[in-house]
Formats: sequence, C-alpha cells, structure tokens
Amino acid sequence: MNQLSDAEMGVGHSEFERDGCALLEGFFDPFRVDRAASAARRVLRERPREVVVDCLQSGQRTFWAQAAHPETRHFKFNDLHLLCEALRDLALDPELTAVLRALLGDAPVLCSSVSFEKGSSQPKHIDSLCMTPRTPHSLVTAWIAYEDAHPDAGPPVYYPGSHKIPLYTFNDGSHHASRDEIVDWFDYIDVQLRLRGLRARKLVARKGDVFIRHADLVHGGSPIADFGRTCGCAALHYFSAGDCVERGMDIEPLRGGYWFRRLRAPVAADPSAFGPGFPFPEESYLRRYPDVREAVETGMCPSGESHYRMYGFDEGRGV
Ligand SMILES: O=C(O)CCC(=O)C(=O)O
Ligand SMILES: [Fe+2]
Repeated sequence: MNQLSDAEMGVGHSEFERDGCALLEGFFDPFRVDRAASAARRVLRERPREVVVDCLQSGQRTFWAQAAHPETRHFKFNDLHLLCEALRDLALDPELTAVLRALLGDAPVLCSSVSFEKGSSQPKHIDSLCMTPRTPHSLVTAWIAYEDAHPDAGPPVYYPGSHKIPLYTFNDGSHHASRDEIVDWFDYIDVQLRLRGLRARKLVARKGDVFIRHADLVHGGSPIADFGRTCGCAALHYFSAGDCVERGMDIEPLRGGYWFRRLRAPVAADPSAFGPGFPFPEESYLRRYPDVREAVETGMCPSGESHYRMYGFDEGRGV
C-alpha cells in the first residue's frame, strides 16, 4: 500500500494506516446508489442464467435461474458488474478511483464484485485469501452501502488494525487460501487477533457511504438477528493495473480506472440441469476450455455440451 496524504484520499490517511480501513461517509448521492442497485436487480430478473450465486445457507453455488428458495434473497451474487454497466460506472467513479489510486499507487482495476441483499453472513476472512494480489497487499476493496444499515440485519464486522497481522503462508508457499488448510488459517488468525487484543467492530453505515478496506483487513458478516431486514451492499475488489498487466489480464479502461473483462465464475452444475428450459452455455464453455474447442473444431467431439456430459463434469470442469 502506498503512502498518501489526507488531502489525496479525502479522509484521514493516518486512520487508514492505523486501522486498515476508512469509512467515507456520504460519498455517493443516494440516488446514484439506487440507480446501480436497481440496475443490478434488473439483471437478476432478466438474465438469471448468467448470474452465479452462492446460497448463504447451504453454501451451494448455482446459476440464479436454478437457485433453491430465491425468495429468501439470502445469497451472494457474484460479479454482477460483468453484466451491469451501472454498477461498473459506480465502481469506477473518478472520485472513488482517485482514492483507490492513491492507496494502490497505481490505477485500480475492478476485478471482482460481490453483491448482497441480506446480511452477507461471511465467516471471518481477509480478501487477499481468495483475491490474492501478485504484489502482496496490493488489493483494495470498496464496500458500498445501498441502504442505511440496521444492527439486526447482519451488517459487516471488521477488526481495526488486523491488516498488520503478517500474512499466513500456505503449504504451496503462497498467500492464496487452499481449501484443506483453511482451518489452519482460522487458528492462526484467532491467535493473532487475541495476542494483539484486536476486537470486532460492527459497521453501521448509511446509504451512499463507502467503506474502504485494506487487502488484509479481517472482516465478515455479523449474525442476522432479524431475517425480515435487508442489508443491501456491493463489495468491489481492485488490483493494481501494473499487477494485471504483469499477469497478462485483459483490462479495459473505463472512467477513472479499468475493469477486467473476463468470463463469469464457472459452476459445477450437474449435467441434468441442462435441457430445453435451460440450454447449455455452449459458447462460454468453448471459450473457457480451448482444448474442448479444438476437439469440437476437429470433429473429435460433437459439441461442448456433449463433452461436458461425457467427460467435463467428471473431470471437475465447471460450466
Ligand atoms: O463485507 C462483507 O460483509 C461481505 C463482502 C465481503 O466480505 C467481500 O466482498 O469480500
Ligand atoms: Fe471480504
């Protein structure tokens, strides 16, 4: 993370240095936030086959079109920014990207997003576990409140100062979480939080507030005390342009920064999920797997769909 002055960031720089986060109160006009939130809801209504969601009760990943109990709205909506221009516009607002640029010391690249209508119910984590930057610590998150938070709605919690905990190194030598070692990470972080006397704080934000988080700040969702309440928000993750170029990512300039043009996350859908009512996404499957495309083009395999049914699913490929 870069050194920056209070004026550059528009908030206390020393606060961000000390706490690993800063709340930018009233950063966005509530009307602007409403526009992005309703455009995102329209995507959920109109393009449910393209949206990948994680059920926050079962942990199951599906297409929104096939989610069980969608009426609970208790889901993590992945990467709506790929389908929703209004969300990209908000995420790459020039004033916001100026703040992010100052923190990253480079132009920000919007790489992923998660949106929620109910409290996120996320276990404690640091974003760099999954969104692991090429240069350690070089990731920032902007969390945008779509509504005034109610303490019973399960708003985020965070541990000010936890970004200074040295990164845990997994068995492969990286800081990227591996599924079978995540329990060790939890043990490590619990000990570190205790040793440093760091305590959880609930984020009770107002609509239009932006909460900027350091890559390595420990945070999560608080328990939802009242499921009748909503807690709409989007969390947007940014890498530095330099790291993205080094990684050969396809980045596209927009407003104050860039976004990473990529395929949505794959879903390990059972082949029986596809049929006349829910056609197999042939084109994205072929784009995702060049070896399958080649097999289809050379006549070794009739289609991506038949590849998935015969081999792909068993090989653990997603759609
Ligand atoms: O901030 C939250 O509670 C949920 C979002 C989150 O953890 C994330 O986007 O990484
Ligand atoms: Fe997170």
